[in-house]
Amino acid sequence: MTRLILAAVIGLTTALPAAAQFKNAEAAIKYRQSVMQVQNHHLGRIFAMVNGRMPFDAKVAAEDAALLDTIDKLPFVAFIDGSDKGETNAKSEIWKQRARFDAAALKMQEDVAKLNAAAKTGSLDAIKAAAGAVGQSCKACHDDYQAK
Ligand code: ASC
Repeated sequence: MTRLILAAVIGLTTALPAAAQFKNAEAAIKYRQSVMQVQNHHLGRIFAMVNGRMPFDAKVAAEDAALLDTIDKLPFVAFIDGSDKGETNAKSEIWKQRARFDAAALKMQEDVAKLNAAAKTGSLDAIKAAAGAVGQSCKACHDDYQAK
């Protein structure tokens, strides 16, 4: 009997939608802002190396790119319904143009995957080109969907 209940509870929790992992809209907003901050840190370091503001270290760049290639999936589960209201710069267009927003997210993730591949080669020139593309895809989405 206990086992049956346990199985039912596990079944229920795994079937819950992604939104259920957030207590409320405020928690979802905080979560995505935290991920954005971490992404900014790691991409910022790659940009600093590419722009000569920091000495190039291929190992550090590869670690940053690999991290970005994982965490860039995280923010998007946190744009839950109702989280366009509150302490957020996310524009309501995100929820009105969800397919377009998702396509922009996918484009960024593809560009980050290319940056990760470039960083694995250790070539600063390859990293420079790939990081430029990532910067463009970040900016394009922020221009459309992030309030200034
Ligand atoms: C970052 C960051 C962005 C993008 C953008 C690229 O590190 O926080 O919003 O890169 O500046 O153009």
